[in-house]
Amino acid sequence: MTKKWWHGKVAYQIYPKSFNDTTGSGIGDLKGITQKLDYLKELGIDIIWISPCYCTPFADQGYDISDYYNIDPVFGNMDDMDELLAEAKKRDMYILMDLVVNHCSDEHEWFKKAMANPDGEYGKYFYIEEGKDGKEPNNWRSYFGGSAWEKIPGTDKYYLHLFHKKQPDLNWENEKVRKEIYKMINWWFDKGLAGFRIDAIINIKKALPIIDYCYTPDREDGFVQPQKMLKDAVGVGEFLTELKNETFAKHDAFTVGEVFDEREEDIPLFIGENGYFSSMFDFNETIFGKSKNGWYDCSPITPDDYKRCCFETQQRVGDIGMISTIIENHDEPRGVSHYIPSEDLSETAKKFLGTMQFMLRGLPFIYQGQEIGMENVNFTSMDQIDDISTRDQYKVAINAGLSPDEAFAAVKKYSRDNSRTPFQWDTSENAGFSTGKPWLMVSPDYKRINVASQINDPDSLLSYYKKLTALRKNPEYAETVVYGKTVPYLPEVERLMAFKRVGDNQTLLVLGNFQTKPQIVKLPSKCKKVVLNNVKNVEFVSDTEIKLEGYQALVIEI
Ligand code: TEU
Repeated sequence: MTKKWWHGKVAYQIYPKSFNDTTGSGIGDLKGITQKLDYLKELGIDIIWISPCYCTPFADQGYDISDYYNIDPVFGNMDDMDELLAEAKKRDMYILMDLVVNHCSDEHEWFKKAMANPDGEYGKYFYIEEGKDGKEPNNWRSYFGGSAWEKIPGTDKYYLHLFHKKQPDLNWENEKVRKEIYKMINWWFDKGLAGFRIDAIINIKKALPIIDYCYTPDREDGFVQPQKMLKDAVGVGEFLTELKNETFAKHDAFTVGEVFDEREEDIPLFIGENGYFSSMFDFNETIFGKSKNGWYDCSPITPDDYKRCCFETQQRVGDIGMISTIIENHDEPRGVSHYIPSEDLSETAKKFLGTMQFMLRGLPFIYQGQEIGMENVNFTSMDQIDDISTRDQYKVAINAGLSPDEAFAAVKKYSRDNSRTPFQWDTSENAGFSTGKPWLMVSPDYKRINVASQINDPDSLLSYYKKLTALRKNPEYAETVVYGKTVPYLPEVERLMAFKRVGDNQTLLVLGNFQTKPQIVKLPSKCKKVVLNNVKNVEFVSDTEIKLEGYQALVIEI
């Protein structure tokens, strides 16, 4: 693998609305991020991805952009952004913005002009089609429920929105649209951005011409989920190659794609030596057990499933490129609640999960709050939920025959709001996030889980995450931790997650006991040195046998 500037870095995702509010508005802001740069630097963060902070009516929390060239006033202004970029630079930190270009907001001027004259120039910026027999042009469903088509008032035409109706899809087939997007991206690079996280990018290529979908409808609404359509859309690679050549490649940028359902043979196209992106997220674990019917029908991921999913990705990606690892993000429940059985959840188990993520090959992304072990939220009613996707899933569950209580219990577990509640800084009111009324409830467990109570405690999860980031930068081990091959060790042993990282002149063995019961593990050879341990002791049974405590995670040199 050719070495790249970002390979050995650690990244952090900020959901700006919920990170740190300096104005008392109840919504986090850019100044709030700048204020916490030292905290992030201390944690060992190099790259910061900020979820969208452009102008937006917030139909989908900023993933609906009405002006790509400005900061939404709730987050501050462009001076705040420039200040953040400058302050990050001073600390050798890199800023990524979120690139949301499959769609824009229906309040973007392009769309307003398109609605004023659907047959005019701006109509061609979107997908606008005649209705069929007084109905939608075809049977595609939107990701957030209902038809993917919305009628344009006063006409028999419809526009396409694969996500919310306030997120009309941009027509990438139109060269003018593509040129506008590239211009905007380069404008941001000139401001000093290091790169982008690229939203929902696979959706930019539609299966054309737009015809009814031959698959059998998968819900009673008679529609077909958009993922099916995407499988038949050929040619996304041409758009992505052009996108890269016109923008990212000119700036030696770091880009990480939100890519779902890629075929194994396409991995080199995405993240190989000349891939469309620098990296892409490993979603293999996050999508495991998720039913196509809806969240009410998901099956929990067991420790052995988790291990298998991680190893599958490591194997599939191999030396092709560098994947990005996550345990959670703003669309997912909290990793510790998702992957650790609830009865086992402890500080040690949380450290265990962090160790696995950080020791697998890949660029680790910490999602805000992961480093202090924020858990899923004990929501008590649908009124506490803001997210549109959760609201849709609630309806789906009710339509499937669940009682309101059952439906709520089901969506509560997977709700995107689990990870979107305000960051827990301390034990003061609103967890120190804001002096005003937070836009989304603060999790009631903030007195137990917060930065202030962990920052000076050498045994805290936060301090442990500092060790994890430091290990990647420790000259003695960095080469192996970043580039070493991943070789599963005793993969058939249940509740043991173990693998080797094999470097040129060094082998590290990662051992994790994925249960509360102790377990004795045979080593392939003698332990030379204990590099990392999430509990106090290491109990050697013999020269080549270790007794692991419940959820003990060890990195040893062999
Ligand atoms: O997500 C794309 C995507 O596929 C998700 O909608 C996913 O299917 C869903 O969150 C599962 O609940 C991106 C963003 O990460 C997400 O926050 C946005 O809502 C979406 O794009 C639209 O921009």
